[in-house]
Amino acid sequence: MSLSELDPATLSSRYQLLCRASHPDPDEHPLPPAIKQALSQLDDLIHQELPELARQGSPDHIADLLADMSREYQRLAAFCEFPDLGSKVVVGIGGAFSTGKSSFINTLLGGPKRLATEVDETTALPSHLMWGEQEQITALNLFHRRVGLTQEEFLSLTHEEKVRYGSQVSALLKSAYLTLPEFPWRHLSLLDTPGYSKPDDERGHLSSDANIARSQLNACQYIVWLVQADAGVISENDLAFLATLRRDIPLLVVISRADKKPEEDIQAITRLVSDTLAARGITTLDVLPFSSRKKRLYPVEPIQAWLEQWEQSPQAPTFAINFSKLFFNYRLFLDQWRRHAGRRLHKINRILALADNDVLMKDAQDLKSMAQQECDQAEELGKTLTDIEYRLFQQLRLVAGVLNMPMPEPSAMDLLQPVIQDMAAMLRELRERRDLPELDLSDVLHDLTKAGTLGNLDKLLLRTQPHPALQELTEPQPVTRLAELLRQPASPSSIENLLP
Ligand SMILES: Nc1nc2c(ncn2[C@@H]2O[C@H](COP(=O)(O)OP(=O)(O)O)[C@@H](O)[C@H]2O)c(=O)[nH]1
Ligand SMILES: [Mg+2]
Repeated sequence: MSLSELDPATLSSRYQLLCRASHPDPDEHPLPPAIKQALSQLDDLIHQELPELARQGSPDHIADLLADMSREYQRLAAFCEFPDLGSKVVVGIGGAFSTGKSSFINTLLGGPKRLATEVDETTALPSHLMWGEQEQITALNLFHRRVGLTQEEFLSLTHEEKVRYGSQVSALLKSAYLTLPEFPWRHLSLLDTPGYSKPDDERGHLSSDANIARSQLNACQYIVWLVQADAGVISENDLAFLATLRRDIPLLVVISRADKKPEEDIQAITRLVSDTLAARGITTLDVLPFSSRKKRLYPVEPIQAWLEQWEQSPQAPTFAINFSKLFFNYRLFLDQWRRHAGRRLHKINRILALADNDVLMKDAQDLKSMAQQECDQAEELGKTLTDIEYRLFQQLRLVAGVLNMPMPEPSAMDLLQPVIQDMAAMLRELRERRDLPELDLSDVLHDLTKAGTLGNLDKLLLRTQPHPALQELTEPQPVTRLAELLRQPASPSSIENLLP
């Protein structure tokens, strides 16, 4: 259909929607000044001060770290716009494109169709659905302005919008919030996420959609992951993606579009998916078949029962925990750097003590001052990081206070998780200290746990093909124990147990 074929009323209403959606001015419902100020300070800390610190010394995955910080900030900013969300348990619905996520939510809610479902994959809007006295749909545009939408307008924001109206309003919007009087759970909010990749994409890498989906799902308190029954298996992409999600978020897996396969196959598929996930070290609450077409054969009730259970266990938002983890990750690098320089200094001092001629002394002195400089720099950066973290948490607590939302800060146990990545270094250090040259797993470990390459850690955790070096080892005992340990938060003492 061309634009000239649209009747004037349709054309006019679409044009008006486009005008509303592209409005760049600040919202007419401004945030409380205290929140605005706190957000602006957080913005400065995350987008100015941290990158400035990173320029002086940073781990090699700093780009990811800063991007995660920024996403967490964006999430908090969106949260402040809809503080209702602060007290909800957010259940993220994830899965590849067209696995039936939106259809699944429509079925869960019963009643009229709330979310658009499509044959073609679409760059859908992340949409939060929750209970509210009034039926209301609000989207946030790229300029943080609220845009009210009618149900009809919201449902029109699909792949087909461009064909039908020539417009792409959804490209101007960041997220949508639906409040519904008939929403069955007062304490829950469902988040319909855009797919992270095509189910049959075998290129083996995850797109930028994957990063968006990951940060959205990692911010949820529960995850329902849809695997479409069509292929009969769970894809490598799904497994790789699931392995990068936070492991402390309970995960329920749904075999969707179950009507696409004969009934007798579904049982086998469910079992196979369940076994595959277990073999890759991904823990699930359950794996349940579902179809939005054959509801009697694959009822939604067992899934609803889980939601009922989650409804009873309200949880607090995770901003403080997530920020803490990111800071901890950075600090780990600085500590490692300082320790490394410190060890070098120690060795140089030993050389200096034994040096018996001036030339050697001079060289060693030069090396010593370089190592000392590095030590000082790492220490200085550590202090700046602590200061930034302190000020960031001040603002976070302020926001939590104004919005009256709980924001628990993480326990030491939560924070120990990233230590896993540091295992090779810890093992080597322990071995050096104990003078144990014979246990030489550390090179394998180093290879497997190189900073930033989480994929290797997944190999170690047996989520993907095992590392060849691990297969070649004649003595599998330490490796098995190591893998076991890695499933739990590692600590220096638990790693010490590995040594003979
Ligand atoms: N046969 C069958 N098709 C389904 C089912 N659920 C969704 N679909 C279809 O799968 C396509 C994608 O569904 P949608 O809910 O938009 O998936 P999403 O991209 O994951 O949100 C649409 O064509 C739906 O009609 C189901 O249970 N059975
Ligand atoms: Mg969808």
